[in-house]
Formats: sequence, structure tokens, C-alpha cells
Amino acid sequence: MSNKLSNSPLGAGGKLKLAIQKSGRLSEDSIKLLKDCGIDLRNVKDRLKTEADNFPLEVFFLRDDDIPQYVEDGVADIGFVGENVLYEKNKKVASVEKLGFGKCRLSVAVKRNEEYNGPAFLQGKRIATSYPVLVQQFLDKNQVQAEIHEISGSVEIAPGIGLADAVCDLVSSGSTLFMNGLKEVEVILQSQAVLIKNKNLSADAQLLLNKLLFRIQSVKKAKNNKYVLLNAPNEKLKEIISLLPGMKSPTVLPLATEGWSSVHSVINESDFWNIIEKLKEAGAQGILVVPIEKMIV
Ligand code: PRT
Ligand code: ZN
Repeated sequence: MSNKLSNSPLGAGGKLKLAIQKSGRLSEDSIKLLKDCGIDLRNVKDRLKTEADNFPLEVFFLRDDDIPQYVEDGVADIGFVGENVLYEKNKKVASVEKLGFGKCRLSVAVKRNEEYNGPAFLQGKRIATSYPVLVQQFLDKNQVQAEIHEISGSVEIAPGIGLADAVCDLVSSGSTLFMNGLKEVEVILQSQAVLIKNKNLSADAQLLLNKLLFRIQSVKKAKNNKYVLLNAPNEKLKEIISLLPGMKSPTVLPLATEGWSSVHSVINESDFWNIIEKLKEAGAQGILVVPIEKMIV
């Protein structure tokens, strides 16, 4: 079966325009997500722009900070960008779907030996950050006055060189803070990559976006679920089936060995270990767990 979208609603040249990060932490995962959606990009190396071979999609490679503006202006119809950038830039775009990668948090950190007693600690202090808008919102919410020093990189060295008393920066493992003698004391935003769209998308572009979203949601669902096959003695079938959520009810097939059945089902990642343990206790044997590529419900 051909993967091509014939009869593109935008006509022969009509393509959905997507902005993604050119090179950085979101680039690889953005391209991988498109690939998982069955969309192959032509030659992505050292390019500002490319096209997909098998979906009416044009892709622009940009600095992540510029993506919200390009989408607001309609130069791009949609973009993949971190929520941290989206909320800091505060452009008039709509956030449509969380993408499940680029996870991090925007946190306040202070020197490890400081005694932090809540946001009031920051009163009158200097905070170094690349996120002045989000930090100011946090200070306002907590009725704290502090001095914000906007710096564009290497924020975490600011306290060590006497430039600031605290920092507010992105954290994922926490090792950068640790190596700079800092400790995380407040999480002001949990962030991940999201799909954003222009607020005045044409009906044709929206139609293409719906097709793309359908694929993205199928890929995300598949990632969050596992296909499980197991063998069960027939007298335990009822109990084992009651432990399995599945999409509808599980599939049960007789095994060649008398008195045994094979049971197939889908389990959500978050309940996974819990359910597997209960299945073993209930007498399940030969449990196989298989990744799912796409899941359409
Ligand atoms: O050139 P361009 O402007 O496009 O890229 P950039 O340098 O501004 O951004 P980049 O590529 O560093 O990050 C892009 C996006 O990835 C961010 O906007 C976040 O949405 C997301 N992201 C996820 C992260 C991190 N995790 C992360 N850990 N962005 C940055 N970091 C940095 C952080 O700033 C700190 O320096 O990693 C360090 C902390 O990491 P840990 O693991 O030591 O805690
Ligand atoms: Zn950036």
C-alpha cells in the first residue's frame, strides 16, 4: 500500500510547514518522531529547509528560541518546541499536543551551603537566568522582589563567580547543578517538547495537521503500551483475565498442551511491573513482552 497522500488538500504544491530545532537537544527526537510517524525527510544535514518524501510536509530548521515567532507570523504553520521556550516567549500561538521528549524542569538553585526557607529567601537577591519572564512570574506569584540578571548561557557558574546569589535554569539529571556546588530548591515549570500551531491556520493546513496528529498520537500510545503474551492453566484463566486491562478483552487461544491457554493483551507502561508480578503469582508462565510500533484505537 502506498504511503503517499494523494489529493493533497493544498493542491499539488500545498504543504504543511513545520519548524523544528536545527541543532540541539530537540533535533534528533523531532526527526525521530517524524520517522516513527512514517515521514522520511530528504537530506537533513546542514540544511535550512527540507521536504518529506511521503507526506506533504516542508520542514524548516531554526534556533529553538525563534520557533514561536515563526509560527505566530505564519512563516511556519506548526512547530516542535520546549514548553519552557513557549511560555518564556509568550507568543500568540496555540499549544496542541505534548510530544513526550525533551523533558526537563526549570528550577531555582542556590549554593549548597545556603539554608533555603522558601521563596522569601530570594527577597532582595540577584538571580541569574535565561528565563526572565518566567522567573518574574514566579517572583510576582510569591510576592518577592529580586533582581533578575539575564544571561544567555552557562547560568550555573554565576553564583561561583559572585555574579548572582541564585540561578534559575533548566535541569534534567541535576548533575550540572551538583558540579557547580548548587542545590535545586524550587521547580517553577515542568517542561517537555510540544507541538504548537499558528492561530489562524487555513482549513487545508488544519486538515493536514489532523493527519499528522493522528499519527503522532498513535506513536505516543504505542510507546506507552506493551503487548504481552503468556501461558495460563485453564483453571486460572478467569483470575488472570481479570488482571489484564487490554484494549477490549484479551485474546485467549488454546495451546497444544491439554488444559493450557495462551493469553494476549496490551498493558500500559505505568502499570506494567505491578501487573506482571500479579500475573506470575496467579500462575501465568512463559510471559513475553513485545514493544508495539503503532497503536490505533
Ligand atoms: O541553538 P538553540 O537556541 O536552538 O539551542 P539552545 O542551546 O537554546 O537549546 P538546547 O539545544 O540546549 O535545548 C533545547 C531544549 O531542550 C530546551 O529548550 C529544553 O526544552 C530541552 N531540554 C531538556 C534541555 C535540557 N533538557 C537540559 N538539560 N535544555 C537544556 N538543558 C541544559 C541546562 O540548561 C543545563 O545547562 O542541560 C544542563 C542541565 O542538565 P543536567 O542533566 O546536568 O541537569
Ligand atoms: Zn535556544
